[in-house]
Amino acid sequence: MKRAFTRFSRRQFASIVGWSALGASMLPVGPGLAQSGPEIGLRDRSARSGFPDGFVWGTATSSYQVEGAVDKDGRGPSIWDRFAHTPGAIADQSTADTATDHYHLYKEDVRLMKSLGARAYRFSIAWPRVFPEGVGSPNPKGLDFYNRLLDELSAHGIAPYATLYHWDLPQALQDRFGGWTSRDTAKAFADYAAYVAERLSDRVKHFFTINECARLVQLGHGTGADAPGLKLSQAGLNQVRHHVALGHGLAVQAVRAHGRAGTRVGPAENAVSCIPAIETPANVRAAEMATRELNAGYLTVMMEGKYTDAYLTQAGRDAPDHTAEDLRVISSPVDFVGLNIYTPDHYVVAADNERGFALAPFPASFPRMKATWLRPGPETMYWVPRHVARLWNVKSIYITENGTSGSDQPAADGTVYDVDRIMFLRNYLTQLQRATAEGVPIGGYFLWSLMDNFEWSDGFEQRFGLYHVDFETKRRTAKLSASFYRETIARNAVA
Ligand code: PNW
Repeated sequence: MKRAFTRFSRRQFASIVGWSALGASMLPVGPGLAQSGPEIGLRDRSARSGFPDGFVWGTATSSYQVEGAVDKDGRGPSIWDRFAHTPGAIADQSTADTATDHYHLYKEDVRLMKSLGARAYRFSIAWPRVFPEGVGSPNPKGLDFYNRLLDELSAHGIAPYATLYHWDLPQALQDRFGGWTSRDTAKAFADYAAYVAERLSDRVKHFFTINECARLVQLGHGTGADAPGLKLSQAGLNQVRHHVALGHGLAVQAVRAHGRAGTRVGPAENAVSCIPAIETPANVRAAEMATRELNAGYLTVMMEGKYTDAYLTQAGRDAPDHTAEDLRVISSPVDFVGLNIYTPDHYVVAADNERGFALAPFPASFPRMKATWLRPGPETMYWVPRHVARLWNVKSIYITENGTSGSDQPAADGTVYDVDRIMFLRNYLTQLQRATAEGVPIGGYFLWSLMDNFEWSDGFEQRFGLYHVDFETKRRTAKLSASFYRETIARNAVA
């Protein structure tokens, strides 16, 4: 064990706690502050805060949020290009036409990853680069960008983890089939997944199917806050949810059929997170039941191959049309479950009702990060993977996203002292460490995000990066949190 014990002299200790001006005689010397110095602090910290050997540390981005170059080398338009160019859709009227220009600056970005000591990178492939029309003729120049990126990652010893769909649907499929309102889109997704797996699985060993089904369903087709900006009826929304789940299952099968032996595939879900309000066995059980019910149209159907009774009863006549074969496809066995973990959605208590649980309302005083939806709840990082592992006997989990936005203003010396992000990460990683120490099978963690990027309908107003991006010049500058993450990776322990 690395011995990181630091013994403070009395004067150092006094100056650290701000007492030096009081004079030594006024120091409250008691049993805890013996002359020899208390053995507090760092001695056993690495033992308590360490992660398993081989734990995968990485960062994450997605294609539309970073690439830019939306009309380069034959890329077709996506529903997000159309949406971002719709007046009023994006908070700051921005688009991701150039974003961070990662398409051209990817070599620099791989160097940034390398400088963190990260050994993995989660990125997404833009479907409309590969198939500009969604189906039909592939565009080899589009795929070539990912070939260049993969070669650069490989040259720097960084393992690629590729997401097949992070919301940038080819606009042609929206126009032709109505996008995810049609099962034809799920089938087109499988064909695209097969094509990519065939060509990239020599280097990509881990594929994620769809990023956060819930957000693309609810915000894209329910509230209309995300592309394609639809506001469907409950029945329509339930049908979209079914098609998205079907697309996931078909893509799992396509990657299996067309990837090299050993290619691994699974979802990247932002599960509705259910936290026991107080850690008692009854509340823990209630939080597990809530996790299963509140993710019925997503992880639960993927893992169990059926919609729960409560889901179908609640949907009533609005339940999605589906076949037994659909359910079999949706629940095709996966190799791992990816989890994007941000915020506690519900604090749960056991209840003597039909469901067996009750959801506590959030008090107005609950804290929030800069993004108002992001209530900090570090224990989410412990409970969600634990629930998923226990409910469905999942043997391999990746944390596919975690992070926060911040105001991130450079100080007079030019440094972004994002101590709010560091506070957030330290607390979440401490809970992640608890999970791994207790045997929850988590193999890696991808911090969202490598760099500031286009935050969907919030435009460039929410910065999630470890690297600050000047969106005018595209210049990247490390924030203080980049040093925190580098230190954590180097120690394989929470810094
Ligand atoms: C994720 N919530 O979105 C997405 O996968 C990323 O593309 C995005 O940039 C990142 O998280 C930060 O927002 C989420 O309301 C959006 O709980 C909203 C929620 C969670 C994730």
